[in-house]
Formats: sequence, C-alpha cells, structure tokens
Amino acid sequence: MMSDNVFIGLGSNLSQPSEQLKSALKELHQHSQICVQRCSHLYKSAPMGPKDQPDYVNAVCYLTTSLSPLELLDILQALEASHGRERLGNKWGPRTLDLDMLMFNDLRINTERLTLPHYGMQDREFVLVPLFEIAPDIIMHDGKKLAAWVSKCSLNGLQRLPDPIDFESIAS
Ligand code: ROI
Repeated sequence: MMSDNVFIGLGSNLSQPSEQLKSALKELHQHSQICVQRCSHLYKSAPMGPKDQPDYVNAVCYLTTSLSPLELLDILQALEASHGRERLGNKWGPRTLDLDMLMFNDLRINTERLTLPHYGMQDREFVLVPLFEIAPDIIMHDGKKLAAWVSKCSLNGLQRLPDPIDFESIAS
C-alpha cells in the first residue's frame, strides 16, 4: 500500500508562483499511487544563487506513496515539464516549478539521477522552515533534530505568506 513516507520541496519564481505550487500539489494528489498528507504554508524567499531573478515561493509537503524513488522522480520531473519547466543548463536560473525529493523514508542513495536525502537542505531556509512547520519532531540523517538545523540556518528574510494552502481544494 502507500506506506512510504516522502517529503517534497516545491519552488517557483515565474508565472504566478503560488498558483504553480497549489496546482502541482493537486496534480500530485491526483496520482493513484500518491496521497498528499500534509502541506506547509507558502513562503516567500529571496533567491539563493543569482540575485537577478524574482523572489521565490516555496513550500514543503509530506506524502505517502507506493511508488519507488525513481518512479516518483519520473512523476515529479513530468510535472515540472508540464508546468513549462525547461532544463537548459539554467541550473541556478528562474523556474516555473521545481519539485525536489528531500527524503524518502530513511533511504540514503547517491546516484546520477537522485541523491537522498537531498544534498542542499542544511543551508536552505526555504526548505527547513516549511519542513519544520509540518514535521517539527523529525531527526535528520546526521542524528540531529530538525529544530537544531533550523536554529543554525540563516533565515534570509524568509516570509510566511498569510493564507494557508486550502487542503480541501487539493484533496477534492
Ligand atoms: N532560491 C529560493 N529562494 N528558492 C528556491 O526554490 C530556489 N531554487 C533554486 C535556486 C536557483 C538554487 N534558488 C532558489 O533552484
């Protein structure tokens, strides 16, 4: 059954970022082997990397799935592509939708397509803070509490947007 526990980081800084994230959550939930269980508020964040791009909107969701990590990665990448994402060497450039697998159970893998846990979490306030909102008690892969990671991380003016994501509209 859908018993694997996964955290996904969502980000967008083009074409109505908040709407990109909300529709991506809905589309994820519509997959027969994915059940979105919880999602954070939306957060406005300054771009990490090149500053000559719009601010981002970020969020984190917790889902359960019966897909394998690589099957889920295929779904995430297909969803990015359907939102007009172009992968043209703009690794640090603006994007309509970014879906990063952060953790898949306690799995540790390091392959060309997928590294778990996600390598960049530790210094990304726009990942750690929304993750902490929905899973405040988790222990990270170095044995430290997520709370300790959050307290060491620079917040860079991260702003929680007031309106929660309407979970009913995602699950319907
Ligand atoms: N910066 C922020 N604030 N949020 C992101 O999701 C994000 N994604 C990226 C880069 C370009 C590294 N910067 C980001 O891929």
